[in-house]
Amino acid sequence: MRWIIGDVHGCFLSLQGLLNKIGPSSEDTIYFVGDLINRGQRSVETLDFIFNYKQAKVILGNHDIALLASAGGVISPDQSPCFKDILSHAKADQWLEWLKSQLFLFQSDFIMVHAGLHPSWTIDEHLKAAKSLHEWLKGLNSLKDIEGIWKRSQSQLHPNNINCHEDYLAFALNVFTRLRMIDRDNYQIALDIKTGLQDHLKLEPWFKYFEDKTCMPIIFGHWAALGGKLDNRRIIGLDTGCVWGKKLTAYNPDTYQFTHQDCLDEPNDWQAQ
Ligand SMILES: [Mn+2]
Repeated sequence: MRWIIGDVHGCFLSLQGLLNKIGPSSEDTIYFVGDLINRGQRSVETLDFIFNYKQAKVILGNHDIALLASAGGVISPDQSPCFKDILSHAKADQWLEWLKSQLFLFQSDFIMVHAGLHPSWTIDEHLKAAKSLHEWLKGLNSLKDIEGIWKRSQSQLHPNNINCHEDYLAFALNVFTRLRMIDRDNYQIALDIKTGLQDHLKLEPWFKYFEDKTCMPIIFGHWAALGGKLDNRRIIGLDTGCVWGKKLTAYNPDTYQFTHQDCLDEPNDWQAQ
């Protein structure tokens, strides 16, 4: 059997509760849709558990990348207490090396990404971009070298602006780890919109462009303000806001069943970001 688990964000107790409900055997595979850490109170335990969990397959979310950027000195570890805890741990180097070799997109009979897909790219173009991004990250000699693509990504919001390989990687980083809303007139990514689907005038959720485009289910996390997207077998959003005190969700792509665990960790009361 296979299950895909939404954004854990350091909610280790909730993850254990969810796994107990699922009761996977040692033959089963547990996929994680990214954002394993940060915001929640038990990021160290969560990261070490998934690192050691032989059945786990992981793709990277924006918070996982932020940890790598923090380790490389690109952003301050002061941005999150959990980064300090992880980076000062004796196993930090093992965890970081493992994280930087994980994928940005997983495909079998479904596609799994942390944030989304972009309407200007075909599915094949996404596979190619995710592979390039993975090879770039895995191939870095030093995490300091994340800086170029990290900084470039702040302004790389439209595929028409891609003029070099670094632009391409920066845009792909936004698509796979940060995307939510897109300008319906020019398909520019609106990175600053993090709320739900209320009318943002010219914006549409990225998945609107894929509802009729794919015969393969697309599974994502990242968008807690949506409260998950559990009403559609083709486009499935699994971030049901556990770290905000709501629930952690697993989806079984073989039986189409959802399993939920109410938050068992101390919810985060920081302002939503
Ligand atoms: Mn995210």
